[in-house]
Amino acid sequence: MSAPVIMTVENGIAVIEINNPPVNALSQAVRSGLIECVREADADGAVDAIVIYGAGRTFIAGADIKEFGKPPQEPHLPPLISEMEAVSTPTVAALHGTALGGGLETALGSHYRIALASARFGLPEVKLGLLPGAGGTQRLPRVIPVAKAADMITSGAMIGAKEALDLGLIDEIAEGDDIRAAGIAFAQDLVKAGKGPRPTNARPCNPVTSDEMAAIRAKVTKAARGLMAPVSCITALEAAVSMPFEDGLKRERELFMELMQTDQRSAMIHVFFAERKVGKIAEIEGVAPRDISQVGVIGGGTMGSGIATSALLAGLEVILAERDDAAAARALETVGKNLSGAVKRGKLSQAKYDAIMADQFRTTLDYADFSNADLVIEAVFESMEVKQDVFGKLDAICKPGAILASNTSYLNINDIAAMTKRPQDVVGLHFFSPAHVMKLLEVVVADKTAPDVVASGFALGKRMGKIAVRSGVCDGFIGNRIMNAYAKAINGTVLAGASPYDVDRAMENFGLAMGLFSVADLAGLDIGWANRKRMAPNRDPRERYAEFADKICELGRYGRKTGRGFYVYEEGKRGGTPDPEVLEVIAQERAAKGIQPTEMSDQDIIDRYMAAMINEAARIVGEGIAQRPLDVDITLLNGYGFPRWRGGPMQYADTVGLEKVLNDIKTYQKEDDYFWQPAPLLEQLVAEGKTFSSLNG
Ligand code: 3H9
Repeated sequence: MSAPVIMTVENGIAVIEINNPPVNALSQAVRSGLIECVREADADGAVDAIVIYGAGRTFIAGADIKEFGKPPQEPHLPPLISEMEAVSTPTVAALHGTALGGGLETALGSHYRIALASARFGLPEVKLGLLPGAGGTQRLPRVIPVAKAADMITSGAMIGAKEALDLGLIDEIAEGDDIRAAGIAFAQDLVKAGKGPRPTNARPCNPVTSDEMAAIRAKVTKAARGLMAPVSCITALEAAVSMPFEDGLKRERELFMELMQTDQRSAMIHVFFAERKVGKIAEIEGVAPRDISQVGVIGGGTMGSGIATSALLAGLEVILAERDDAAAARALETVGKNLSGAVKRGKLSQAKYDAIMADQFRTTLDYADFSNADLVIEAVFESMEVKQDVFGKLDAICKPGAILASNTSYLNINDIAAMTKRPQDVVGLHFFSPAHVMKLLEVVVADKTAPDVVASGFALGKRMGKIAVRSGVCDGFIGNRIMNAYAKAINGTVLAGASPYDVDRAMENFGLAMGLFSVADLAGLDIGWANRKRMAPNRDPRERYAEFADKICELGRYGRKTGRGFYVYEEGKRGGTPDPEVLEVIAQERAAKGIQPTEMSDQDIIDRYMAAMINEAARIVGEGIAQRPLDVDITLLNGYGFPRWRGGPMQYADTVGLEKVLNDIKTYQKEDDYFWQPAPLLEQLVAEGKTFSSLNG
């Protein structure tokens, strides 16, 4: 293996190349190679300037995240950057690709910065539950305005080269695309102009008033909702503003080390790697996806229109089938509205919008128009008969090799595939509403689905900017099956004593954007009601079925759309207000069932919610519906609002300990022996002293 850092000296310019694919992360070998080269160059009387750049597609994308959680190895990055900054030879960071985290900090420790026009810059540590720990919080506000530094550090968002130049983060945008040559030319100009080192730490912090700083802290704290890293970022910035550089650096280090020890950091790094692993499944390794350029969508309701929007935004040609002209016109309007939303948010240009509506999208009333489609996704009414009828028709019309997909949320894809003579081409593509916004896509693999159809599902997800997760066939697949389980547990919790409002508060404090009952009101209570009715014939008589949700629907309370659900919604008001009528319905059911309500703390509620989620997830992994615990985590994080900083239910279970979860389940089992049956996999892992993460491979 060649050295990850090499130096050449050309006409008085020492050129240090970082070569640690794929993203030039600052591994121990890179750190030691870098500092050795800088020392050697600085000691060399023939070197007038130093250029640091990255080989391959990017400058340094940050510290090596794989090293986190392991014993730290010297040389550490913060003193390395300080030493670089102190050299007497002017140093130029030549940037391309993404200069992120420790990479941008290395650039800030260099004396000058030049970048390609396509380069992007950011301090994304906050997304890993950390703060920039190699001087980023101290140097950045010395270079760009404090408010902008706060924004970059607490959001982790990247900025482009033009903005970086305007802010003063870089000195020049290089012409062309040869960053090495541009760095050398810039360094030669510096030498010619007699410019020496320009250490960032010698500059004062940019001015900011205490009122401005207080406002920044208040805003960040409010948005953080339990997340520690953004608040610590502000504490570090306050140190930059109020302390001498060296003291600020020390404070930053303390805060960084504190965050390193947190479960939040472990959870967010777990998510980083899980998101990259979720698409790596043996079944599709080396399997080429089928070509998809024309997509048929059946059904132009919220779901179908959302799917069509997503496909259009991904550059695909879309034909959407509806039943009659009026429905087709409505679908056209909905897709148009979705796309204008993208224009308003700056995600799509007006010209592109016009081009999509003119050339890429049309509606039809005739499935015969799908004869040339590479993929058809049906998003019709959730009924097996209706879907089987649709697939029978598609089988007769679509060209050989076309992929036939169902967006069903619950129904058995094997039974749908059986209506065709090409079950190998049939797959579930389960989008989440609104489909052009939500990131999750469950790729539901039926018994006979061909590997290249699975690969195509993943490729489509990527093209649409979604995160695809593989699921086997079962009622509800990974996500909705788990949701049904925890919804039942929550209903049991309400009967046992908590109110829906207690539940929502506990869930929101736990980190969800909305509690279960607020979400149900938003989605429409009639949807869950219809599903419960569908399932009623299969219901085991031993199930302790909570009736209050059905009773509330019977009162015509379907949630927000009817102005009443679990909450009452008033015109012009954003949220809902609790309603005594709902509490009365619940009280009556408790009385009828002879249940004496008990006090429930927020923690009691969350313990039950999580135990149900983890138990069902363990069954799902045990049955092979999800191949790995990480698939469950990614599903719940991207489709069900589970807080990212908790890493997903399986990571959460590992954090609190599987034994505690199992003990909780056994305690609740005394109350309801039917629902609270421990999953065999959970019992097995506890017996073996193992964690879910041990199954992630
Ligand atoms: C930090 O810097 C702390 C300091 O402040 C203080 C220290 C004291 N390390 O995403 P991709 C791998 S914290 C190790 O698919 P893309 C990744 O796992 C760090 N590995 O590509 C994947 O591996 P595999 C702050 C890393 O083109 C492969 O590279 N920096 C790292 O879609 C390709 O990644 C960040 O948080 C890393 N830092 O996106 C930046 N980064 O092929 C994190 C990536 O085995 N990285 N890998 O699956 C990113 O945001 C994206 O990877 C990037 C490229 C935008 C760079």
